[in-house]
Amino acid sequence: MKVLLVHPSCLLYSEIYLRLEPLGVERVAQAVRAAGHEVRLLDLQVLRHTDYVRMLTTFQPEAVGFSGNYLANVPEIIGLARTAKTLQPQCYTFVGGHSASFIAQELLHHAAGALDCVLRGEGESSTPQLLTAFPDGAVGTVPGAVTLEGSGPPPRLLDDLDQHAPARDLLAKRHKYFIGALDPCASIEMSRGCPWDCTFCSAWTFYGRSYRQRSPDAVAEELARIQEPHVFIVDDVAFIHPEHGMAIGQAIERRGIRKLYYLETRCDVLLRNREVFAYWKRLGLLYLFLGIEALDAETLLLHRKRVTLHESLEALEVARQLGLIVAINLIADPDWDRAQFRFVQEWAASVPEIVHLTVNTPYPGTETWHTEARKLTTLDYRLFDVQHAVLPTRLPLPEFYREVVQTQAILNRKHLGMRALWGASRMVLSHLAHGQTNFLRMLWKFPRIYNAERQYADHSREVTYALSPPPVAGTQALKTTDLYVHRPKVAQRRTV
Ligand code: B12
Ligand code: SF4
Repeated sequence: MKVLLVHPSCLLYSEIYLRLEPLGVERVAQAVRAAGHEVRLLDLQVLRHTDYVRMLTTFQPEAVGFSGNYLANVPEIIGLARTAKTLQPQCYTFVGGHSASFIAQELLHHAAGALDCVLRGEGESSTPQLLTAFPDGAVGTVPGAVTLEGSGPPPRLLDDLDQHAPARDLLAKRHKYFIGALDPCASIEMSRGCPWDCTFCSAWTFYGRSYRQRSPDAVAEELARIQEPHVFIVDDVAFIHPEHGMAIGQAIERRGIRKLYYLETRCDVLLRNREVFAYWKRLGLLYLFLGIEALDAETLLLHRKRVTLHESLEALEVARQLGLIVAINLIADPDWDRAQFRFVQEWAASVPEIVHLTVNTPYPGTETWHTEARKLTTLDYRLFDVQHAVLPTRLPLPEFYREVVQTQAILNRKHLGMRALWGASRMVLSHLAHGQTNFLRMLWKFPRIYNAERQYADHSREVTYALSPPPVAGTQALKTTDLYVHRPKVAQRRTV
């Protein structure tokens, strides 16, 4: 069967800092190809909708699948599915991925027939099953399948993460993927899931709070086949188990692989396993992303981060001693007043790290979606990108955005623009010598893309598809396990 898989466009503000290969849909593509289908893969982060239309008419796929990891991409995905049904009326359309899994029925209702199925959970084994089942009208037997008619059995976790190496060869324009100065940059997965349970995050609810690891040799083998000199590690929390991190490192060293790496982890994991990070520094680890999230104990408790501010500051010190470049995330709450913005600006200016602000956003699949007592001020999917305020702001909305943009601009002054160009001049020259311009372009994009008026104006766009509001806070006795997409064999139970 001819199958087209599609990743939607970049979200507006993320393209300033990065554009990364869509690893999840590449793995699904490989599984579909291994099942004997002819597969094409389009990434609209680097291609245009006109390329998609051309592919529909020339390739004439019998099935089109969309990657729905991000809630803000929902309207775009529905539009793409409608186009597929118009140009290829017989084709079967489906969507999978993180966000789609949490809002399956709602998505099908919005699409009103343009989407035939939502495939919840991990897509590697269920997608080939769906492609076999739909021509026989047997979609109801596929784990994770949801249609307007009903649902199949619950989605199942993969037995072996080492199967289905990403189909990197199917992507055009790989030189377009980068993160900061790591240009060009590939991605890799070493483990999947997260054992923590932060209230604002849906990474753990998707995988039922499970955590699985790939074999060190399989990771190193895959890495050896990657052409790019830089690699982004997509794990939610890298090196939770020190022996796993060490074993992967040794497998890399044995093969003589030399690359530069960017990874995300937690401050307590860095403190506990600093020898692993020190070893990886020698192997080429350059950037660490740490979600500190808040600078006060009360908010950290609300986020259930389970790391104190003292530990976070200690972790920053360890990272500095190791010579790692650290990017920190802080969550800006719509309730912040001017004084709170000033406090964050001063703190961020006082540390050498790159500080990044995201706006507190309850998402379907998170605990805060059910417990956040403030009423959402918008149900426009496109604004759920952690850059817009979807909860009531204490400051007038235009002023809130001015504060966010001004804070981010102050924080970026250290890392973007002329000064950054000067600091990174050797790297930039080397990128240019290799024809890589993503990083250089990024240095100048900030004022054009990050703009308070533009963010405010985004709220007045016409809304075609409105998100269903969350249940009224406190009216539902909810178990954490009710939030899970995948239910692990031994579920951990706790009442929200
Ligand atoms: C790596 C990552 C990124 C990369 C994305 C690279 C890319 N182009 O895909 C970067 C750093 C760019 C990124 C950015 C953002 N991210 Co992000 N990201 C992740 C992370 C940590 C891992 C995703 C990943 O690659 N996993 C490994 C691959 C193998 O799995 P996967 O992509 O989930 O794919 C599997 C399934 O989802 C499914 N699947 C996927 N596609 C398809 C398609 C079909 C047809 C089918 C059937 C199945 C299927 O099958 C795949 C294989 O099992 C997740 C958290 C998580 N653990 O999922 C957050 C996560 C997805 N991100 C999140 C957010 C909020 C963002 C940002 C908006 C904000 C931010 N964090 O800065 C931006 C915006 C991105 C954009 N579109 O522009 C949220 C999503 C919230 C939501 N409901 O929308 C998550 C869940 C994190 C969280 N804390 O809750 N992110
Ligand atoms: S924020 Fe990080 S540590 Fe917390 S649950 Fe999500 S992935 Fe895990």
